[in-house]
Amino acid sequence: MIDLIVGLQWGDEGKGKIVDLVAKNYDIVIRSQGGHNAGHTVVVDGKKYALHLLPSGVLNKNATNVIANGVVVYPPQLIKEIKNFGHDIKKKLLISDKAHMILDHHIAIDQAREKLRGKNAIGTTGRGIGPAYADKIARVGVRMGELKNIPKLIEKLEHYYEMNKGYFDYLGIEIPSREKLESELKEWQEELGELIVDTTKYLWDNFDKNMLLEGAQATLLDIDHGTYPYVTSSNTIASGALTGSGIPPKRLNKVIGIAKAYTTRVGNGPFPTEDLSESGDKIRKQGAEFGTTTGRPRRCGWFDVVAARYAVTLNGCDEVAIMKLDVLDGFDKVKVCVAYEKDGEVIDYFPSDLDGVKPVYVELEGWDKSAHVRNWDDLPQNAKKYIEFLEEKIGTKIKYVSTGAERDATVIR
Ligand code: 2SA
Ligand code: MG
Repeated sequence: MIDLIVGLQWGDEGKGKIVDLVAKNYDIVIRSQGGHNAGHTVVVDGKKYALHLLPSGVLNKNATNVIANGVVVYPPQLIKEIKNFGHDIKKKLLISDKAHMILDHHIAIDQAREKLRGKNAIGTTGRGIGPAYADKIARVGVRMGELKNIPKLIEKLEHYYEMNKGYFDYLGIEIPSREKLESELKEWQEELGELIVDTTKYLWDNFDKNMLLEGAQATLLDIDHGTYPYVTSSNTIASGALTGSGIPPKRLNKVIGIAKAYTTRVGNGPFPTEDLSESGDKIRKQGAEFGTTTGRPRRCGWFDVVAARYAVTLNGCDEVAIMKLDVLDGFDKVKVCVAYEKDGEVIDYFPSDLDGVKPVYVELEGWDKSAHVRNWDDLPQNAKKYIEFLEEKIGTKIKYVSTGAERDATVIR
């Protein structure tokens, strides 16, 4: 049985908490796209860890963690996370030989290009994600499996640096010396070499086990279906998890979509329900909305039914989890965007270009306190009405409602 967890908004929906809640049900947890631009904090045995590249299966001592072919791996980051977590985690970790590597120059290019874009910057995490995926698609990338033959890899990279010399000079990026390259690659092979395998085959050989595909970033950041160019450089939706792991579509059992009870976004780009008034500030404060990877304050606003319906359809969600309902505690009224106004017309679908889109809101009655509630019947009447309203509008069962950070602050319906 293979299930998938995917973010329905612009990221940071709280996928980590749901993964933590269900991780014990799975033997294998798989990351299939993105890189160390992802991030969530988890608590294991009372100790806090920030995970960026390691799959959340590390929370479950019995689960095997797979970094599959669709991920872009920055080896120093992975080595650091393994060290933080303890070397034992290596016994339960596999890395695809087909996963592409992020090298230092990808990070330098990402940051230099963002600077050059000035006010049109995408607001990337500066982790080299875009340039690494660009090289993969241009067929000039390097894969984890290539660490097995370092002399050949160095030759390839030197050719790459030669070809890109003009571009590197323009961006003010230094080409690493052969010595530096060699010592780095050797270290990576020493630390990670034994973990690098054909994970596609491993997954196929284990189809009798329970697997969880863990999405990173989220639907509206998808390179094809998101708010391009203000997106990440991978396919973040359910179908991307399949190409990113080699799992055939018909093997997928259940797709669980995760959304916050409101909306946030880090980085630039359109955000129809962004609230720049005190209400937005209140959501940011009550929800502690700051990025795990970069610490950036997140932009905050109201739940967007149009975007959520688009997302559940793209992903084929079977069920949805609504996170952080308690953050809306204490508002007199809560707003929900039920349609958009674009070029003088009211539309009920998510258009390819959000330019000039304005939200059409309905206001629902607020509630005092949903924090830490565990049973549906114990939720305030208006909070129940809010969830039922969202459920009807997005047309998908809301199975989980989260009312706090703790594992048991969750209503399961
Ligand atoms: P990139 O670095 O090329 O992937 O950035 C492109 C856009 O994708 C957004 N993006 C994210 N948005 C939310 N959360 C992300 N991960 C971290 C987290 C973010 C953080 O989980 O907290 O800590 O700042 C993530 N990763 C990429 C990014 O903001 C750009 O809009
Ligand atoms: Mg996050």
